[in-house]
Amino acid sequence: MPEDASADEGKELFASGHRGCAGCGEMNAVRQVLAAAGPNSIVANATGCLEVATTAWPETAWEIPWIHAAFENAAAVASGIDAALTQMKKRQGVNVFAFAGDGGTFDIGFQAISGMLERQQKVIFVVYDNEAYMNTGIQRCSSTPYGASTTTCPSGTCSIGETKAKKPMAMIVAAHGIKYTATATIGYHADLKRKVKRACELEGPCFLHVLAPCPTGWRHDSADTIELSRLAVETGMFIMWELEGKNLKDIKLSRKPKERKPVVEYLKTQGRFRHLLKQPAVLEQIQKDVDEQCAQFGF
Ligand SMILES: Cc1ncc(C[n+]2csc(CCOP(=O)(O)OP(=O)(O)O)c2C)c(N)n1
Ligand SMILES: [Mg+2]
Repeated sequence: MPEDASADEGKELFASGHRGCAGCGEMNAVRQVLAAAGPNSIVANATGCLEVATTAWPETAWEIPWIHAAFENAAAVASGIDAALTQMKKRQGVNVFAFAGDGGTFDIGFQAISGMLERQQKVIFVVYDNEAYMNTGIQRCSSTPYGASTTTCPSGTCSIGETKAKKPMAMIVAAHGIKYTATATIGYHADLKRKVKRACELEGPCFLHVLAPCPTGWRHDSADTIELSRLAVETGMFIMWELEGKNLKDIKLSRKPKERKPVVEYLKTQGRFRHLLKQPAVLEQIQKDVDEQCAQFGF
């Protein structure tokens, strides 16, 4: 790593030519996060699409130190890096990241994350959330939203698709009383980058939840990835907020839509929700749930 990070300012840290799908939201998320964090960064990456698409031997898209982690333990590997650098007195000025998909965060990585947060380690955990296990074939997980069709909860005559609500992961993380918790989407670049920079400044665990649409799993046009991540916010399906410290009363809304659009505007753009357009009662339920969620944030 360079001694003087400013010498590398503006350098692309996530190379093109990787094998991400056209319009992949998580590739975009990673590029933005690294651009904001700069070259003095180390990434421990849980397996998933990101790893598979960026590290096919003998090539790599990573222009910074990067290490493979198993599906469940990105937070534990990053914890080890934090401890080792501290022990070697080389911790100063280095951003230690754990990157994982929603499966590697909300589900199987949950225990390792909770331990890392509880130990108050100086790790920035970034989850790029595409709302299913995409790498292994679009299986549902606990971040899959109500009503979405996946290969393990397909919609059909007897099923509306996913029947459970999305796990409130960022809220659960915030309840650990860590330095910084924030939610963001790739559609609002400046907001995401500001949040990454804030996390890099703080001395302690930070968590960034980044919504990252997946054209393959969500079945939307690959040109619409950015637009969709904004529509998620404009409809209230995804709320952008941040919290410094442990008092939930200090949560700040990052973006309040001027006029909230109906959720159907968002749902109708994606094949995974299209079956719902013929099910007004389910649409009504989703709108009601979103209204309640937004009311908690005062809009
Ligand atoms: C213990 C274990 N179980 C299952 C797998 C298979 N596996 C690899 S990646 C993956 C899904 C990843 O989903 P997510 O974390 O959401 O990342 P995405 O691919 O969607 O970016 C699964 C099930 C594994 N590698 N290890
Ligand atoms: Mg995923």
